[in-house]
Amino acid sequence: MRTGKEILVTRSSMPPIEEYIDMIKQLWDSHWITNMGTLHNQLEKELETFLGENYVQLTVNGHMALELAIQSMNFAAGSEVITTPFTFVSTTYAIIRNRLEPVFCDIKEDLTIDESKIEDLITEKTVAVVPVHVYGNPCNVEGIEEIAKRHNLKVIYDAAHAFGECHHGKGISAYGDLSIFSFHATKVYNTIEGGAVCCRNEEQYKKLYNLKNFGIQSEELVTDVGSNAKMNEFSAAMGLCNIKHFENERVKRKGVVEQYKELLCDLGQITFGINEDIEKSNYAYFPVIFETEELRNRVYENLAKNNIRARKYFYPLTSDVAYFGDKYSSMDLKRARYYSDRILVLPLYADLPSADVERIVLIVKETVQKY
Ligand code: T4K
Repeated sequence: MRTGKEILVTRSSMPPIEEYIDMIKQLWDSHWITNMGTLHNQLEKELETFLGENYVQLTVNGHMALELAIQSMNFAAGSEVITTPFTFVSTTYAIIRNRLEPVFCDIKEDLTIDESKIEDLITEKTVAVVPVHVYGNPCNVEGIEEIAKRHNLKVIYDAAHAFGECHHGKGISAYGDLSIFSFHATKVYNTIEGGAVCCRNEEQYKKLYNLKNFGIQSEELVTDVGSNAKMNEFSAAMGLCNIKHFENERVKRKGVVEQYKELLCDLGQITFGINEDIEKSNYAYFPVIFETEELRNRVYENLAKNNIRARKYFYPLTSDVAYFGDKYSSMDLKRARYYSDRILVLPLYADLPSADVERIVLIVKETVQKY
């Protein structure tokens, strides 16, 4: 029997309803509700200011941001892309849906791609690296850049989890040839569904604009096989409201994370999966690594019995999902498999009450101590 009120792994941040209604009222006057409307364009400008980016191309979701970012590079079909399997399936699928071959690289203790293993995976077919700032843990961006330069590879960061973070004196999206964010409802900053590609120059921005709008340049000129990946006005309105509350959300999440850390720090058999050295974190996730897979699963089940929905992000590895069968099973992904078997993401959102954190921690502690 499940007990207690339900606590989900996260809960969308939403602005006061009056703010949203105020923002969308104008849409009833204009009747312009998608296809690069006023709010879409305003949000692009506001995010460029917020992120310190020259060009932000908004998209319908983070997946399409990544898929189109890769497409914009015009890689030949069948080329190889080195990437991490410790991520959401979107990262891997964005590569495959571009008719490219993912080559999986193992990860480090901080759960990001192990840059020291990238060079061994490079072949004459390799064209790019797609690393992920997983849970907002920054990759070794300098190390990756150096390898990419040496081998003439493009770097496209999946920064889906890392909105609003700073690393080594720059915004996280300043790294790589392109970086993408997800603004999904489950993210620290959401536009209901949404995403963005952070571009380095106007040429990239225009190319992505074209790709997200069917490749249409003008009424009679179509120059690319694009997609429909435009952000609509209701999403842009949510984004314009939520950006005003982002710093406050960050502070509240920080409080929750600190409470978890304080209550769990003396418990053996677990470590935290978050990088403690992030210059400016967004406190997107609170992943915990257990000593064994069995213990992780017990904690997951005991929480579920109490109506608390922790999640095994990211199990299985994307290289091991059923669709691939055992295609990648012989790849050397020891560390990625180790962490994927032991990871559990605990509930985290800005308004998670302190009493709920205490209850979650109590169940984790009891399970670990009985093990
Ligand atoms: N790259 C990476 C590394 C990613 O992690 C993701 C997405 C992407 C790319 C692609 O970005 P998007 O195309 O999604 O923008 C969730 C999210 O749907 C997905 O965005 C996210 N990563 C992934 C890690 O998690 P699910 O299937 O686990 O979500 P779901 O529906 O189980 O929701 C989790 C919890 O969130 C719910 O229990 C309650 C809360 N929630 C959910 C929704 C839908 C809300 O509070 N409000 C909501 O509207 O995938």
